[in-house]
Amino acid sequence: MSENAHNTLLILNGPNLNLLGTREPETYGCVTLAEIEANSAEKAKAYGLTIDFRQTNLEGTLVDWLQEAESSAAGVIINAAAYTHTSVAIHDAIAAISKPVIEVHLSNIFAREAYRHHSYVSDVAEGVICGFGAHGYMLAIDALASMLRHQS
Ligand code: CA2
Repeated sequence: MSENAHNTLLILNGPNLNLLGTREPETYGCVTLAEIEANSAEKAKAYGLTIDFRQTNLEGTLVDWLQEAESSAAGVIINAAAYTHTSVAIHDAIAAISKPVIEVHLSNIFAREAYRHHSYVSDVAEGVICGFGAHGYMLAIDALASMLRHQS
């Protein structure tokens, strides 16, 4: 495990989340991903944690990053975006790591189209937070920080 892994939270964001704050504000709010990153860093700092915040449009890159978490992070927060509803590869990557993973969605996926009601992430995550907009990332950091505190 790398030197700072014990206090690093890996925060992963999937396809199109780089567009946050520029389109579809009625569904995803006005906050940009850069603002979520800044707020996450501040929140984590209050717990003595640092964040490694990333976004990709590629499924395989999310799989690579999840595998990396085993040696580089204490826990993972993931908004896999549309891959949530399609990706067995992301499901398997989460199942293969020993670090706690929290699933986050900005929108309430259960109040939306039926094809968003199933998640390949949920059954391998420690918990799921959805429907609270960007604040969901803060709630996930609270939850992970609490889990890590009780773990040590
Ligand atoms: O609510 C969430 O966080 C989602 O993970 C967002 C995904 C969607 O496919 C999931 O069902 C729920 C979509 C992310 C796309 O983000 C955009 C942001 C602004 C404009 C267009 C897309």
